[in-house]
Amino acid sequence: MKFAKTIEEASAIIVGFPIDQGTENKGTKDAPIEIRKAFDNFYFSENAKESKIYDVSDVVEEENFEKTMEKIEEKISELVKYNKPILSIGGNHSITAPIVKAFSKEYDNFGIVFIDAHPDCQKNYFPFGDVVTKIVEMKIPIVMIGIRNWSKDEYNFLIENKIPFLQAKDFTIEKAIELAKKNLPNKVYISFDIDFVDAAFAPGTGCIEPGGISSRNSLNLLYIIGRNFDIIGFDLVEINPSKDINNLTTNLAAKIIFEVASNF
Ligand SMILES: [Mn+2]
Repeated sequence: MKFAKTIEEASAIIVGFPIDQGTENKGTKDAPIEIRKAFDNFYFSENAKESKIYDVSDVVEEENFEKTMEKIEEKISELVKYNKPILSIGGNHSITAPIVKAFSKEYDNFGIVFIDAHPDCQKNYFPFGDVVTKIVEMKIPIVMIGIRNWSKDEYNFLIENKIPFLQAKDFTIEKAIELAKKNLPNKVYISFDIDFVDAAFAPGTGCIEPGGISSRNSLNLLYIIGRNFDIIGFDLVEINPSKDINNLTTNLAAKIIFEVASNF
C-alpha cells in the first residue's frame, strides 16, 4: 500500500479507532494495529490502481464510552473538511454512529450501505447493538445487506421503519446493487461488519454467524458498489485478532481496505 506524506496529496484518508468499550466482547481494540501490519502484503490493486492514502493514525479511548463517541465524532468532523473519502478501521460497530453523525453535518444527501450479518437495531442492548437505531433516528436512508440472524423485535423494527434489506439467503451482488440504487442517493457511506463474511474466511470476530458470504463475493460486492456509487466513507468493524486463525481475518481486512481505496 502506498502512503502519502501529507493529507493534501492523498486520494483518501485512513483513521484507526481501537475501541472495545461498550461491549463484553473485548479484543476489537487490537484490530487497527494488526490490520496495518498486513497492508505490506498488498502492492497493486486488482483494479490495477495505485492509490495514495494518508494515515492519520489512531484515536484512542477516553475514560468512558460517551466521551469516546464524542471524540470520534470530533475527529471525523475535522477530517471531512478535506473532502476526501475516509476509511475507518474499528473497533466495534459502535464507532459507526458518531462517524455517520459527523458526515451528516458536512453532506446533506447521502445514504448508508450497511453490510452485516446482523441488523443491529436492538433496544437497550450494548451500544454496538443499536447502531442502526441511531442512524434511523438521524433520518439517513439506509439499506442492509447480508442479514442472517435477528431477533423478532429487530425484524419488527426493520418493517415498521421500512428499512430495505437483503438477507444472506437471497444474496446476489446484482440484487444488492439493485436495492441500493432503488433506495439511496449517489453518495454512499459503507459500513462493513466483518461477520458478513463467512467465518470460514474470517474467523477473527466476536459473533460467528454460520451461512455467510465468501471473501471473493464480499470483495466483488465492494468493487461493484464503487463502480455504481460515489463512496464518501467506509468503515470496517468487529475484527477481533485474539480470535483469529493464522491472520486470515486481519489479512482479509487489510485487503478489503486496500481494494476499497483503489476507487479513489
Ligand atoms: Mn454483526
